[in-house]
Amino acid sequence: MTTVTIEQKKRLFCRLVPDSYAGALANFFGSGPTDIELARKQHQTYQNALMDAGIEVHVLDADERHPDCIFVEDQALFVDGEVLIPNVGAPSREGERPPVEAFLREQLGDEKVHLMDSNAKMDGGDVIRLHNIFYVGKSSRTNDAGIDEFRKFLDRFGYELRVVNIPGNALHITSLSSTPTDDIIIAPEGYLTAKIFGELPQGSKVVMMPEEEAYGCNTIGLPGNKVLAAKGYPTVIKFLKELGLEVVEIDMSQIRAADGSLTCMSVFF
Ligand code: CIR
Repeated sequence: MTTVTIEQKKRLFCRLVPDSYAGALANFFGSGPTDIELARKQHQTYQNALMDAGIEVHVLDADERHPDCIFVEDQALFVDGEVLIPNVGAPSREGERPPVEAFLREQLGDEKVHLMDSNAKMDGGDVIRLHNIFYVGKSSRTNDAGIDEFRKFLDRFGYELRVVNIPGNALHITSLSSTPTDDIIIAPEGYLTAKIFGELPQGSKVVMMPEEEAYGCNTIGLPGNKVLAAKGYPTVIKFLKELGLEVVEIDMSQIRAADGSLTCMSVFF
């Protein structure tokens, strides 16, 4: 979940890996998970790294009927204390929503939880935030009606929405980019260009990474000058270290196998 600033990152929720995880959708980076126990270990390492960074981690139960249920980022768009629950783009994932919605209602109160109209489609993974600009990926999962609903939601905060067309060989905007600090977007050559992000606030920049490190461009910037990064993407990791960040590298092999990245497995709220 990349719709919060680093200072706002205090607590999050994630969801455990079901036995049925081998059946998760895999059409882009991955060809399907093969080792559920390893996926569980990687998920636990992820939770531990977040807790080590002082984040309060809430864990929701797995749902065997929904192999993709660990990818909670897609189910909720949290902005400054309010949440928009989108209609996710993949029909097989619609049933993941009730426990996520119930958890957020319990935590935030009904008045902070908003729903999209039924024809609007959007995955939470199609949003990144740089200061008061929200970049929304127009992708196979997110349609114009979904983007319009999100724009209306952002209007209540006075924030700007910019649309980024996601190439057909990628899932989401978060599959390709992230903000390891509040001032920097990293994104891969070959998929995106710096230009598509438009004019940025003073002091902010887009830094391009090699195309073959596209997966590594999904990172989680954390308080205390820390950042979570996927293991195995040397240019990205070197860049993050040169920024003076403490880089916590996580083996993501079985998560990548289902097209999931670091941000996909949690929602800060
Ligand atoms: C899917 O295709 O929906 C899942 N296998 C992966 C979702 C990854 N979520 C994300 O990028 N936010």
